[in-house]
Amino acid sequence: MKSLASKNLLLINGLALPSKMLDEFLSKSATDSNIYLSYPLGVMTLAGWCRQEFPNFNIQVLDAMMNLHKHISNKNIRPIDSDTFIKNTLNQIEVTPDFIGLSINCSNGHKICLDMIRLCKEKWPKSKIIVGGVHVTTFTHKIIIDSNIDYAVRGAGDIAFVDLLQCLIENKSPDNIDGVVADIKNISSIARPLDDLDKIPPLPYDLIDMAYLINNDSTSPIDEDGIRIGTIFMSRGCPFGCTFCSADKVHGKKVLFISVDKMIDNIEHLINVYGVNTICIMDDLFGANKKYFNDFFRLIKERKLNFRLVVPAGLNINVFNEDMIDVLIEHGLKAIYFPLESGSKYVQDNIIKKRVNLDKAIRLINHTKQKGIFTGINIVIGFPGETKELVYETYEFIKKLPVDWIAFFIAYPYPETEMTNIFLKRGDITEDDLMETWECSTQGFKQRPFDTKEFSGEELSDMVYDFNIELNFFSNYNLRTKNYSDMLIKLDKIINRYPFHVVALACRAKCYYELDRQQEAFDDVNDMMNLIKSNIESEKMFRRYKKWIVATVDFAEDLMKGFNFNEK
Ligand code: B12
Ligand code: SF4
Repeated sequence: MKSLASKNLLLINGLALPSKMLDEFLSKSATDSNIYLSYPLGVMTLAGWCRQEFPNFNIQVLDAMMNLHKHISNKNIRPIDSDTFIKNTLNQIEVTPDFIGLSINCSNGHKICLDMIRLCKEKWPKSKIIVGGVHVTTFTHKIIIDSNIDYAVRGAGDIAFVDLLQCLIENKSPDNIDGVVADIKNISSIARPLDDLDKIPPLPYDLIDMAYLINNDSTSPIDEDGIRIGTIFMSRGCPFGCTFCSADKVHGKKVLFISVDKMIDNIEHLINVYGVNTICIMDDLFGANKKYFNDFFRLIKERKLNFRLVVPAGLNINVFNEDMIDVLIEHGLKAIYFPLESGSKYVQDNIIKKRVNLDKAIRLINHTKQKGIFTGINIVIGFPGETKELVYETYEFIKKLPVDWIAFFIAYPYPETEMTNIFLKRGDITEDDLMETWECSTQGFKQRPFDTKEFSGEELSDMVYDFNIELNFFSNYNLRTKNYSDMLIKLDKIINRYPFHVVALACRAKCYYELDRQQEAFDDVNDMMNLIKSNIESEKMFRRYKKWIVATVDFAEDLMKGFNFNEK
């Protein structure tokens, strides 16, 4: 315990999306109906520490992402602007905080989080504002210059945050605390990773709206009925140092674990108190230690704990093997993504340095698919040094794989990664471009707003989008091998999330037709034609992929004949 002082502490999980995207959600003009919602583990961990060290603190946790999720899920709500939304969010807090700790993990939230901080300072001018998280750690020099911020914490916040608060309570200078940055002068100070994860106090689930979170956590890669998610991490750190990733910047390269017993107690608590039936694992490198992995699942069996598993970050091909995958399947894992990133050996070894063994990748993917598990891979394209020829090596490699889905991403410049530093050094981007990129879109396949010597931003996004449409839809492995029911799993999710998606509708109509569900097939074709006439996104998509769409719904030739599509 540090201090018995009575203070009000407000911990905020900052908005993690571009402000443009937030505006689209709030004005109801967004084409994507989904925002990520997951447990705010960073601020919950800090709340746990503060509850332990400052027993008389009044601690409140405000999850701005959850608030946004609630807001846009309410169909009756009127369009509002982002400042009003943030003010409404802050108005939920009735006491004046002495300290505000705001987490900025995702660089896409850079601008909107600074807006949140400005509005916090306006509302509570005397509160000390402290920021932390991955983005703060890797982009400190542009954050600490914001006059509304009192302190930035770089690296793990566990000890540094508590020590900082203690200094502030005692009116002492926090200058000597590793990781605490008060101004541009001591910018390289960083808190070391926490070495004993068993010291982390229990997460204070009572401080967040668990009822909402459990039902709306959106990290499951496929829709499953009755899913109630409890999210955990059992280790921190990753030794791989892939050139595009910043996961090791806060918790380091050494993987450290919470003891198996403690983990199992945590899971039991989530099941018994909150009725969780699915455990979502958020480790940087799940499966890093085989002994830990086996002990963990053996103990789960011994304690007769029943739950399904979700691993959104996927299974690292270098660390997993068939036996480990079988253990996960036995424990209810229904979907597996492999973060393959590239199908080119050259890119693996020399550009991204992830060094995935491609033969092993083929083996594991075949293994999972044969077990009837939804099997996906992540692919990233557009690294500096990755030429068109190298991209096509990946294309040739992945098009043969027996996968249900390929999640495509454009190489995205997050701060302080080796890849971003190459973009900056080559002059492809400036630091200002970086901030513009984060404002433009999250990592995905929207246009990258800068050109490189390999590709223009537009060329890259067109190419990746075409790969996506070809390999995930028209020549999807399940469609090619007549696994229509398997294909429906992902199509339903896509249509739900992107209602304008006429390519998905055409493919779903085809699946229904082949499965002898004629009425649903023709309903989808009708919906598709109506959308093409009434929705600009649908019309654009139809123009671009018309030949493929028409060929896919050839069973509805008569219906389509009467379709009066306005060729401009
Ligand atoms: C879990 C996770 C997710 C989850 C949940 C996100 C969430 N709601 O928090 C999901 C799956 C939804 C997700 C999605 C995405 N994620 Co993510 N995610 C992670 C992951 C693996 C772990 C984060 C975590 O919870 N760790 C456990 C907690 C306890 O640790 P922590 O958050 O680091 O908190 C500690 C410190 O940072 C610090 N701290 C944190 N907040 C604060 C606040 C204060 C005041 C202080 C003092 C200290 C402090 O103290 C804490 C205790 O030590 C990280 C990798 C990583 N190692 O950080 C990537 C990471 C944060 N994600 C990343 C990215 C890119 C994304 C996506 C954009 C991916 C995509 N293509 O869509 C989306 C964005 C979604 C969104 N809008 O938030 C990047 C961010 C890079 C960047 N600079 O922006 C990371 C770093 C991974 C990477 N590849 O580099 N993600
Ligand atoms: S991409 Fe995965 S394996 Fe590579 S450094 Fe990041 S967390 Fe580790």
